[in-house]
Amino acid sequence: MSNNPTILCVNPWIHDFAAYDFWARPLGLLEIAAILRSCGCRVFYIDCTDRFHPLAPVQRPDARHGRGPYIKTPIPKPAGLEDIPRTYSRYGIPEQWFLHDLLSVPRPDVVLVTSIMTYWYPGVAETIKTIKQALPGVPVVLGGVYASLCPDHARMHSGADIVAAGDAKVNLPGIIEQCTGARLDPGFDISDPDFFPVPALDLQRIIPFVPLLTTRGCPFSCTYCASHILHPGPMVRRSPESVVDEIARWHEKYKVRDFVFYDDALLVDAENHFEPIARSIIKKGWNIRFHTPNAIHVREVNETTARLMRDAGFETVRLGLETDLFGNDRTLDSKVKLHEFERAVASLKLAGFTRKMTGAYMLVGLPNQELEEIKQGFAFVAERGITPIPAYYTPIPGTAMWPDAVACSRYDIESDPVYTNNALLPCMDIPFSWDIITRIKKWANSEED
Ligand code: B12
Repeated sequence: MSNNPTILCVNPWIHDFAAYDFWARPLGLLEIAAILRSCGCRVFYIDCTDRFHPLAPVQRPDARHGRGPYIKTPIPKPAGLEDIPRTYSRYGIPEQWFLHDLLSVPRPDVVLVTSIMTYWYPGVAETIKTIKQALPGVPVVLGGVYASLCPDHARMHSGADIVAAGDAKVNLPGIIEQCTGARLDPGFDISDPDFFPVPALDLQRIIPFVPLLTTRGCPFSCTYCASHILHPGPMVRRSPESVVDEIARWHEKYKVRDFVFYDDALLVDAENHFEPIARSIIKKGWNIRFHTPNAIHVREVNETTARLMRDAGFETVRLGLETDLFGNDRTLDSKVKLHEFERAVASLKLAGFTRKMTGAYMLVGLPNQELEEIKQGFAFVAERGITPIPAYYTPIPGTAMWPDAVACSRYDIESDPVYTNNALLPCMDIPFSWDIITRIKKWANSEED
């Protein structure tokens, strides 16, 4: 086996009741692709969710600042969900296009597949089955969020030859050697994010936006969130210079205008991280837009950070409020206080952010949550002049809320991750109905779903 193996990276199909490309890209996989490329591997990439496939209906990359609808094909619903009155679909390119693309690249020595939502695993399994059909004998390795949160399930049900849980930087060299015999020699410290090559976004046909990750991990351990499981240990930050260099590269060379922060804790310790990044961006005078669909911490938004965000070109700001219950028993997150939320909203308004630009995610479908509580929470946010955005709760194994979710759920969520799909509102005591969804959307009166 040569020391320059051929590696195919695949972003799998999504199987779901609903999916929309809200600035979603497989950043982990594209990071791995960049590392492998810098080690001399021949790297190819197929994105099963590619909205810009040559055979796909034409979409303007800059429409909706980089977001857009996936191509979709209705498929049968998973066992146990036949009674849900919604269409279940495979989101992404039709199977024939994928098969054609698999046979168009040079035969790889190994295929690396990523995974995002745990309950999207049927799409991962179908992707791997198709790869195996087109490329018999080629080992398939699965990593990513589903593989990390449900490794045993993935070993039994994904069809992958190897399931690699956790951070690829730790296990990638061993896996590549095991599958291809090649020894990776990156020539840089693989554990230092300042020395990584930038994620290989250029492997895409079109770069409608750039996802940015300036930190890894999160200092908080919110009861519903898996961040501390996916990134255990202290939060790691990149240097402000490396972040600004990355933005410069994509904007100046590839003319990208939309940049999307994937960080869990972008504004934490802002003085030493976000503020210098924002000041450098402002100095550059670029005509670019920033978005934070993964939410920023309410407590970290003050007059300084809000002003810097506005001056740097932030257009879509999402706050992680979760609920409007501010009592001492608030266990959901970092115990946001009412006055902190009010300060955040006032600072954003003062900086010039409009209602449309500013949204607060409100969790919907928590164990034991009453519909009335949801309605009141939305009204509370709307009264303060920003947009409430429903964030439908998905139970995640290993989180503090998981036991409550298991106890409350209408489904046996321990038996199959497909039942944790947030579209089912699996922890509400009333069965799924369009009436409930319509009411929730009406209360929120938001443009996003
Ligand atoms: C950015 C992000 C988003 C982005 C989109 C990301 C995407 N690609 O689709 C946005 C903001 C749009 C988003 C939306 C949502 N998200 Co989100 N998101 C994240 C977040 C914060 C980071 C993911 C990421 O890119 N990380 C950075 C990269 C570098 O890491 P990575 O992909 O994990 O890759 C590393 C390893 O996994 C591994 N690896 C990856 N692939 C491979 C492949 C191989 C072969 C190997 C060996 C290794 C490997 O190596 C990489 C480098 O270390 C995670 C939480 C977290 N901290 O991870 C939640 C998370 C994935 N999201 C989550 C949720 C619930 C949602 C929403 C449903 C929220 C809601 N309720 O509305 C929506 C729905 C998304 C949709 N498209 O329908 C949950 C998933 C829950 C679940 N059941 O799986 C998470 C875990 C957060 C949480 N609540 O705990 N999300």
